Amino acid sequence: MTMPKRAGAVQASSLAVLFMTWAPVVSGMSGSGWTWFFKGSAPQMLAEAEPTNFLFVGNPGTGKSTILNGLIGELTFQSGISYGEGMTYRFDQVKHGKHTFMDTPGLSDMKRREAAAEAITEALKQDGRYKIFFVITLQNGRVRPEDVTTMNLVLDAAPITHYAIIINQMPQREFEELKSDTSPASGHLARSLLATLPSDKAIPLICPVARDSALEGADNKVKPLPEALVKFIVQKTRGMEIRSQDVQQVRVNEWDEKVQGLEEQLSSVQANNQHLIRAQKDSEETNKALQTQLQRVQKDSEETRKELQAQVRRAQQDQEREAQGTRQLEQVVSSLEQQYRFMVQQLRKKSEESEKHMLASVAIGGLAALGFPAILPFVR
Ligand SMILES: Nc1nc2c(ncn2[C@@H]2O[C@H](COP(=O)(O)OP(=O)(O)OP(=O)(O)O)[C@@H](O)[C@H]2O)c(=O)[nH]1
Ligand SMILES: [Mg+2]
Repeated sequence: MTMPKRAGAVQASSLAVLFMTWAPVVSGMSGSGWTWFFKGSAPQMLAEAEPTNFLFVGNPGTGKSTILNGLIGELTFQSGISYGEGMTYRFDQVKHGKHTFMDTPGLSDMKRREAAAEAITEALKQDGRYKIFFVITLQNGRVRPEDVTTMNLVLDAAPITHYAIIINQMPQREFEELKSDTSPASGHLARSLLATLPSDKAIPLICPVARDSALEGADNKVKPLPEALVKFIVQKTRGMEIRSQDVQQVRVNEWDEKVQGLEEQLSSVQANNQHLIRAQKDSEETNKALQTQLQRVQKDSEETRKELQAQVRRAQQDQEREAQGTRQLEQVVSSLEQQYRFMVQQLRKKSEESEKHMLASVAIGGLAALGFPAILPFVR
């Protein structure tokens, strides 16, 4: 298998030239002059990053070489299907501009395990600033014991404080579920990884990547990476210095036992997860029932409140009507009183007048009796 360009050979093609084969041509004026990169492209992000050793580790077929080729933008590492053993079988590094890109073979390849361990050890001993990526794939949504075994063995061999995990080639449905931080799938995955990875390192950043049908079964296919993956690799993942004298041999002599131990751990996490999922479901159902009850109580109390308000309104209206009745009654009484007073006055007047008449008649009668008929015409 011949590799096109190897370690130390600075490529004649600069990142600017790479860009031309790699992405739609967009050039423009920047502060410093014409630029070949467009914002968000891999070459532009790489150009802005500190010199770094980008080291990719993972089991055969997970897609390490394909990711590296996509990041660099040209066929640099052999990739493809290789039956029974890994396609990449030795430590492979290529210097591009200021960065070094490192490809390694997977430890789960039984025939070449010792050689693969040597290759990864050698990759870790290159000195300098590293960003370390473990590329894994899931099996029916679950972490594979071989993948966590590889991660544990490599993390044990060097003072790696920060690292990242790329979950590659995910079926679309699993990918969609994993994108949400709150989905049961992402919770389950995080618990599986946290339970089986060393606890003395920084919690790794994880990037799920969807399966790409254009890469299915392809050999040496170069395809630009999704922008989110480039950002994850170049910008988001933290780098760290590793000195060769601090690196120990990656130990694979107890591979099978380690895989078995981690498989058991993963199974127990899986069982706990199922309990958790059931408990979560139960509590969701209880919550829902409580919510329904609460809604019913709220509805009932709302109806009672409305009924009470209607009663108060009715009582107020009755009171109002009563008050109006009283006012009308008072008016009637007062007008009757006026009439009564008027009638009394009239009667009094009349009785006074009739009294006067009577007195006059009596007087006239008297006078007449006394023989004064002459004045009669005047008093009548
Ligand atoms: N469908 C699909 N296939 C992929 C994807 N990534 C890689 N492949 C295919 O998987 C096969 C293996 O990819 P490689 O990049 O060679 O994997 P590797 O991790 O370098 O494997 P080794 O070198 O054997 O350790 C190739 O045929 C790729 O085309 C992906 O996202 N989707
Ligand atoms: Mg490879």
